Amino acid sequence: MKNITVAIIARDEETTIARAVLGAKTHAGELLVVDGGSVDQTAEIARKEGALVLSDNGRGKGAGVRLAIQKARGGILVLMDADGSHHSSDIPELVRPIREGRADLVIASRLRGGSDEFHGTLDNIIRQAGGALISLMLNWRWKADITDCENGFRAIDAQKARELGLKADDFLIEQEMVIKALKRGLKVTEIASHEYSRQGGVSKLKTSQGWKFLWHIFREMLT
Ligand SMILES: Nc1nc2c(ncn2[C@@H]2O[C@H](COP(=O)(O)OP(=O)(O)OP(=O)(O)O)[C@@H](O)[C@H]2O)c(=O)[nH]1
Ligand SMILES: [Mg+2]
Repeated sequence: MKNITVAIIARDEETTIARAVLGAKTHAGELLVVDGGSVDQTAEIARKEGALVLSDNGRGKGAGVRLAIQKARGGILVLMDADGSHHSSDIPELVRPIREGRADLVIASRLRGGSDEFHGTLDNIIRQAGGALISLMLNWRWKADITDCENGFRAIDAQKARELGLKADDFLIEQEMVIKALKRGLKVTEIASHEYSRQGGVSKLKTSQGWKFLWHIFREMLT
């Protein structure tokens, strides 16, 4: 546990941040909340609950993840969302493959563990179809066995994460991390993890931006 930094990436999540921090606390030697310029009480609440709050440059989720990678002092970095979608009780399973030397990056897969958000609305169906296509391209091009490239809930060897030289400021960060890890020959694996629906606040990801993810992987496949 001492060697684990948990970083919760948050922008305007005042209704859920306290629970996220409290849940993560028992699993973390170091607990960071990376705040993306929240205009609500997210940062204050996180501080009150005992997290070390860092402010990113406000350019997006990717900027927050990159700051967490840069600042983490633990050998293993766990990244998770603040909206109640991810359950901290999965953290021990998530870090186990890295601890045992079987993986460098472990993704919490909603395809293996189920999701409360993968159905019911056009947005969800488009996201699921896009994710399936991206998995297909990824596994074909890099001979991997990945089902959920986009999930923000993941654990990574912190030093190896720093060596990836990630650049994305936005939601492309998760995909960029997986592709760069595969290109470098890092061991990428998954565990089953259930995604709960957002417990408050509003989504920051617009499904209309989905083409960016396909365009990014298409370009990466060629290089
Ligand atoms: N630091 C920082 N965090 C962000 C930013 N944008 C989103 N986040 C956080 O990143 C996490 C994922 O964003 P969400 O809006 O939940 O995206 P999503 O999970 O695809 O969308 P939903 O399924 O609707 O929840 C949440 O904890 C957000 O608060 C940002 O610009 N900066
Ligand atoms: Mg969410």
